[in-house]
Amino acid sequence: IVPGWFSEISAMWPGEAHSLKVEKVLFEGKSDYQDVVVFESATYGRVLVLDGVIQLTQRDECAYQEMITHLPLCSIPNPKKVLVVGGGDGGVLREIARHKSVDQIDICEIDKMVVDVAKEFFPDVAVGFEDPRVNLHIGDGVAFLREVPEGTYDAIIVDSSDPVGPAQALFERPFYRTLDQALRPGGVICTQAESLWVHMPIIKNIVSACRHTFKGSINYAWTSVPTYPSGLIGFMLCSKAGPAVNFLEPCNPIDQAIDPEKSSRRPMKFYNSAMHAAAFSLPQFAKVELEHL
Ligand code: AAT
Repeated sequence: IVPGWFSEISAMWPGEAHSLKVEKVLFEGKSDYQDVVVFESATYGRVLVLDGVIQLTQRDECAYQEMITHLPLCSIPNPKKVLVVGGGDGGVLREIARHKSVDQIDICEIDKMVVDVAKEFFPDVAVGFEDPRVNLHIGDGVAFLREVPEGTYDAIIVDSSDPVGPAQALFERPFYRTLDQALRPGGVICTQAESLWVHMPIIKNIVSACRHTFKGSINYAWTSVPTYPSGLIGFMLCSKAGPAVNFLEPCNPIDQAIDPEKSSRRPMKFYNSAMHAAAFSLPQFAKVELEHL
């Protein structure tokens, strides 16, 4: 509407739109699945947009990628095999790689163009693909999960776009069932679970579907990401029946394990154990709405 500004307009957050000043459009493409845009913004660095929706910016991607990764991985002892669904930019891979116990990192991203664009325009994020433990599969996460042998993964991170277009099925019960089957007993999932301010009906569906599917712990967490709708985003954390998981008290902290001298990657910017515990505190309205589902 205003020349030189990008506004994130969507029926998923009617009546509001966050805007960023555009310095320069760097890439515009159309993949088999979605429109892909990269632009340089005035104040958030480079921005990746899929079908008109902001997926990440250089300035605040740390908050999302660190939280969606370390909330699950710091909640279980010794994670070894980890799967990422979506996340084709590589940021979640970068964060998983901080965990020394992990020996296998599989990723299933539907859109190869996201991977290619991330490697070209977001090297600090796509650096995640350089870890030798990573196996990249290009394909639909739903079909991929159907083929995973039972009990394969310690943790699955669903870094998915919003439930319109290719990601819709990633928010449905049949998909959650395949996630549960793919986990070893006591294994955990963490999924992108939208905003408490604008998506309460979607969140209620996610929570009730997960209560139905996962027989371990089920907790909703959230964090601040200024360029996501309403400035925050939530995560659904669930564990499979088996060894008990207490998401609220991380048993596998990595704060101390990070040695900036030894790592070629930058240190974490957002996550620490106090942020982990705080992420599960819910505002009263959300607590009430999510309690009896
Ligand atoms: N880490 C950046 C944040 C994202 S990226 C979401 C990714 O999920 C995209 O690369 C998209 O191509 C991929 N994706 C969508 N559907 C599927 C599918 N069915 N199988 C595999 N990958 C898929 C999320 C941003 C959240 C935005 C909040 N408004």
